[in-house]
Amino acid sequence: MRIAALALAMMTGLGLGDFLDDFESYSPGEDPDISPDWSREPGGGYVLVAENGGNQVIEAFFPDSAYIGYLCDGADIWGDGSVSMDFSVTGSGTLMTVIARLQLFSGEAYVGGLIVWFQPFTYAYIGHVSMTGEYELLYSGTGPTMTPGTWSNVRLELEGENPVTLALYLDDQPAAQVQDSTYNLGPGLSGFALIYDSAVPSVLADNFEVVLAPQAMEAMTFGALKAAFSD
Ligand SMILES: [Ca+2]
Repeated sequence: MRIAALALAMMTGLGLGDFLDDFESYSPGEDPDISPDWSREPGGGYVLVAENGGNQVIEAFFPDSAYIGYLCDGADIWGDGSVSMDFSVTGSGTLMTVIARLQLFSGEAYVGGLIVWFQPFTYAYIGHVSMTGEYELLYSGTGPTMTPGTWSNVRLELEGENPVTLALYLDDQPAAQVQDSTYNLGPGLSGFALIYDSAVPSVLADNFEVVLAPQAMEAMTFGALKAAFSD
């Protein structure tokens, strides 16, 4: 029993790692959903890999939905670390977000990103999404200007539980930090989502990246080892 638990702890430790998808391994026109790394939320739109000046990106398509959501199975379940993505938006009334700590059973998650409300003006926000899909903003404030066709990097960092510290960085500049002790979501899946308000936007995205906090990996592995050896 102990040996099995130890083996599991070691495998879990080895399984933890950073994740990056720069979408270069796909053929243009493919949906990343074909890869085991990604799951597309049913009922929403989709993204397809596209050429963009010698670089492969993903392009959003909203055939009959104002929503697109993808979860990154390749990044697995994690708690402390950061999730980031590059976005390029043409069109007002567009929300782009990274998702973290999505709970498998309740569907709750933390989100962080930008709302282009009237291009080039944006709001930066950190929020919580309920199981019914309602957004509650934990922070919102003026974001950087985002002219059509330019790229912005959105990064959400998460640390701890009770409270959970959430920090938003835009192009590596600190944009917001909040502490949540209301929802206290533990480790979960990560991903990204796009939503638009009225006019269909043109959205490109690239470089979805998860970087785990090294101390979190040590803590989790050490905790698992302790659990393996305790009666
Ligand atoms: Ca790329």
